[in-house]
Amino acid sequence: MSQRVMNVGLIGYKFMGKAHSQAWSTVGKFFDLDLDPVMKVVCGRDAEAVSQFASRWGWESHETDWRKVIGRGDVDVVDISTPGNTHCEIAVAAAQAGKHVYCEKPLTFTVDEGKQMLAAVRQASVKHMVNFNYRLCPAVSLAKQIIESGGIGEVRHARFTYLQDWLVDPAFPMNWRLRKEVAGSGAHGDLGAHSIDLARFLVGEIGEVVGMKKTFITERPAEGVSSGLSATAGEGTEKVTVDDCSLFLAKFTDGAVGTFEATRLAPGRKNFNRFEINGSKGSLAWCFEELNSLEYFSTSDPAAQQGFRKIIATEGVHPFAGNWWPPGHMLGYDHGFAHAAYNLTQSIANNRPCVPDFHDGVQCVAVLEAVDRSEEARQWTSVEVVD
Ligand code: SOE
Repeated sequence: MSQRVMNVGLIGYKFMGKAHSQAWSTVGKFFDLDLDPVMKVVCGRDAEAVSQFASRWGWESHETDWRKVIGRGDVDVVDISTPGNTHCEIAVAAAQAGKHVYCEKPLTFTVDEGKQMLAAVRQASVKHMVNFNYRLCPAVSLAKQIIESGGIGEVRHARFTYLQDWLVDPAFPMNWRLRKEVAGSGAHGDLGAHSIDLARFLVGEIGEVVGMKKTFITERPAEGVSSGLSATAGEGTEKVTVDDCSLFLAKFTDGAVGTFEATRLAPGRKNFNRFEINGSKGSLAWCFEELNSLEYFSTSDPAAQQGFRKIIATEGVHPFAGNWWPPGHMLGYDHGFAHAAYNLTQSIANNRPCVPDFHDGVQCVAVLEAVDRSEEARQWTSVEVVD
């Protein structure tokens, strides 16, 4: 283990803060790292709660003002795990203070804000990474390898669905994910951003889109206390200001066509983040609800044996998998976050670009924004190409 350390300052300690804390505390135990991540400081607005969080999760100290984290000389990386409305301000300030910046998705709400973030990290020459954890599931990384090696030929169809059901009950109270000013959008940015990232990762750039969004449940019980994806009701009701679902068609710049559907109102679908990609020589399908396996059909198989094969991507030959448990001992949601922590640490240690970086984050926002514009214009709309 290297003696060089990388001090992390985490902003936010709820659902994503826990996922990131878990990753920072585990990554160095399973992966050989060229820098040792140190859980230096965690920040949250409630002093009592963040202090308890710090001792429970192993953070050395805590702060209640993110500016203090950024001002600290003993912080190398600022890890932003707060709701989207805070990302731009924190990321720009962190970069200007010379910190490397790691940020949750969606990177921000508008391409303009995203460009400000990108300009700040480029100007400061700091490393920058956006967290798209699903591309780091071993089975998804394997899909990428298969596509790149020509295993399904030329991609023609790309089908992405991201379905959840935690908002299906109209009695489910308001929380920040249902407020436009805090979350930016609903299923569109929360779930659609993941699908768009997977599409860009696996298939390529999206050139044009046409789509729509809809809110079925326009008013909900007011918020009492909420945490993660649960909430209790307070007094009265509140207007929902984001979409429940978004749907769009896409033309990829290399000729493939795609469909995208995101909703948090699909009863029975818990975290049904699925894709199916059909090429000229085969198909690939994956769903997070069975995240360890990848379905692969190849027209090169002998005719009598053709059919979808299910690859359990937990062997040493599979991306990331060999660092964890013996073959067949399944990985879960948290492992993707550890893989992101590994990638970020190694990029900083070896002065290599991070993947996915803020440019990927902004290009994803450009697709989300183009869908919004297409809905307003009721027509096919070009996706802005971000420099
Ligand atoms: C809630 O819909 C949520 O936690 C998203 O915010 C995450 O990005 C997604 O990975 C799981 O669902």
